[in-house]
Amino acid sequence: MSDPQKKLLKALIVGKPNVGKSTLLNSLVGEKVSIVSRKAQTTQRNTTGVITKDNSQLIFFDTPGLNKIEKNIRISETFKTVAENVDVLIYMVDNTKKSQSIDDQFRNWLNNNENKFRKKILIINKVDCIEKVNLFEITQKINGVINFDETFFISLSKKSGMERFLNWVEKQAYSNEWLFQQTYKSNISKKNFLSELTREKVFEYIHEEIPYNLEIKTDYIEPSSNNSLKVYQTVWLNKKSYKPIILGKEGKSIKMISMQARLDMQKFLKSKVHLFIRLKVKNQVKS
Ligand SMILES: Nc1nc2c(ncn2[C@@H]2O[C@H](COP(=O)(O)OP(=O)(O)OP(=O)(O)O)[C@@H](O)[C@H]2O)c(=O)[nH]1
Ligand SMILES: [Mg+2]
Repeated sequence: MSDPQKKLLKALIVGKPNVGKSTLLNSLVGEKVSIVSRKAQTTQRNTTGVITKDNSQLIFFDTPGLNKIEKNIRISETFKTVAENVDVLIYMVDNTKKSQSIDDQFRNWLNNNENKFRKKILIINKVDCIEKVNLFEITQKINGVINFDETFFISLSKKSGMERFLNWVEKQAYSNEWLFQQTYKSNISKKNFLSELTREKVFEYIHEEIPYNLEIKTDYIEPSSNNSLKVYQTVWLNKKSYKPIILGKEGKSIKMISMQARLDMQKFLKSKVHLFIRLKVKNQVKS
């Protein structure tokens, strides 16, 4: 039987690469569920974060950054399918001009899908990097292109502005059954998340385009002595020539990646972790 007390809200977080979408999701959920990096296009799959507080369940979808580049068309297709079924659209920008200019492609899509959302809001993030006097102008400019219902100013680094935003979100929740159990936090499986943690470190230590050209798989997790866990992962590379770069001089890079990923895994799994990473080349493409 449905519980009339229960409330629900589903919100989609979209915006250009690197504006802080995944950082927002992590901050809302209260723990890391989506990886974050200084580089654009870090998020490659939709991640769901769920907050259940009092009677309300708030569900947020983190999406890959909107990008015009052709190779990312598939990515924006992914978010369009998620968008079929949400209540609030959260459009996020940061201090960069690039993030604040709204692409025609996105505007057209929104025009055609206007009725799908009960509300659409603008979040200006990284206000720690924006002069206060410029905020009004940025808000005016963006709202001139898309008429958002609300605008919020936040800094996820300084943890400012979140209260007003959260209060607003909670008020939007409507009577409905919850979609997830009370303790559910994210749709990402343990294995996938461990792969994501390693990918985050690859983003941190390996430069250029390589992080976008590999796939990380957690092959298995095995209990070991003293309650520790052994995690086995394979990094699948598109090109053979990437191998020495990931390994680094005397294996320094892979050691760094492995050590940092292991520390994060320990926090996440709340257990000592032994991490084994092997590198494999996917297709023997000549390079
Ligand atoms: N100065 C500042 N940096 C921030 C803030 N919020 C996030 N960042 C940084 O911005 C960078 C990008 O953050 P992400 O959360 O990965 O951005 P994203 O929008 O998910 O990026 P993609 O997944 O690539 O689309 C990271 O280095 C964050 O630490 C903020 O309020 N202030
Ligand atoms: Mg992201």
